[in-house]
Amino acid sequence: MKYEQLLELYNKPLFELIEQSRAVHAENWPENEVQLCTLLSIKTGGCSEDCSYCAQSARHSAPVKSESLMEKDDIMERAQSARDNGSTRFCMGAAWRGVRAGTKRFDNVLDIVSSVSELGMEVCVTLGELGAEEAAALKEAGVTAYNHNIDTSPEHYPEIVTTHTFQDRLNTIKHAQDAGMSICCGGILGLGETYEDRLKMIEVISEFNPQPESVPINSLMPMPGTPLAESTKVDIFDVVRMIAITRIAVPKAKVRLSAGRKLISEEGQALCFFAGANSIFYGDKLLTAANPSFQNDQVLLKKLGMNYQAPNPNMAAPAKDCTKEASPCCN
Ligand code: SAM
Ligand code: DTB
Ligand code: SF4
Repeated sequence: MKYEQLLELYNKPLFELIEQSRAVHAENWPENEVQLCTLLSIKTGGCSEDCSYCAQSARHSAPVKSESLMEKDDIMERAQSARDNGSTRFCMGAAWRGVRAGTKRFDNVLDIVSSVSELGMEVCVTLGELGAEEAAALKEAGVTAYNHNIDTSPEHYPEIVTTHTFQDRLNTIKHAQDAGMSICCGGILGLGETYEDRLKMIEVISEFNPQPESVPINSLMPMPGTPLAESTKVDIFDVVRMIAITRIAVPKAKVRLSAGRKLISEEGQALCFFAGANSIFYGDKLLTAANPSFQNDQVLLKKLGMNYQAPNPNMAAPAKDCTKEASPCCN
């Protein structure tokens, strides 16, 4: 969806916007379900990159210890308990700039993915930059979806990250798509961006061909020791508005209400679900930041009468729309 159309949506009164997003949601997701996803940081801290929101960058002074890749047995235990707790997607994150084929650590990751993929959940990984070879190997090992966020608009990106470029992110997304993985691509609200930046971010995401299978909308968790530690909280109505716009712009995607739920009231979260969010990270820790507890989420979803989505580990990646040109920025 182009910027002008997104701007038109943005300028609507909130309830009118939500009426429209509800209609799109009901047409594409009639089941009143929410997907539960569990995140695990399999390699924490010590990252070479300077993403100014991130507690895992070695360039900031966040109190996060740098650890090596977790042992496979420990990861399997966490994956099994995520499945036992009702999660249908297991998402493993690593604080790396990227991975390279032929390295020991990449071989270890492939081995981990292939074992986790036998548990019957969707397997998502977020490992940073990928080339074509790495993407093909991950797909072959059993990855369902690759998470790689663009985080903000192309214009605002250099204010937030200087050690890699927006184009680097697009190249990785293209490699993952070409390898046949689904794409999970979203961003963060609260990085000092304008509403124009937010709409430009959604423009890029919605113009991917194929569109992403999931779009995480994170609200900044201000992490001590990072350059954005003192940022002000994102207004809940801005979050709701962006969820509604994302639902309309990427109708078939799971719109994941991601980081920041710990800072949002139950009423605020309910409004996000009403506006079109249908997936959450479930469990009291994200990668390093806090998240609501299992118990609180179970109570909230019960109060809202929402059902849990079934796993779909063999889901095919969204098909390319051949009537539409690929996004110019990803060719
Ligand atoms: N290193 C890989 C990368 O950058 O793609 C994977 C891990 S990285 C932590 C995954 C995503 O988490 C980031 O792209 C960003 O969108 C999100 N994230 C990281 N720190 C955050 C924070 N403090 N608040 C909200 N979202 C955050
Ligand atoms: C995404 O968009 N959000 C998740 C997941 N993809 C990997 C990560 C949120 C991280 C929040 C900050 C932290 O836990 O350190
Ligand atoms: Fe590293 Fe990813 Fe954090 Fe950036 S967001 S510092 S690449 S772990």
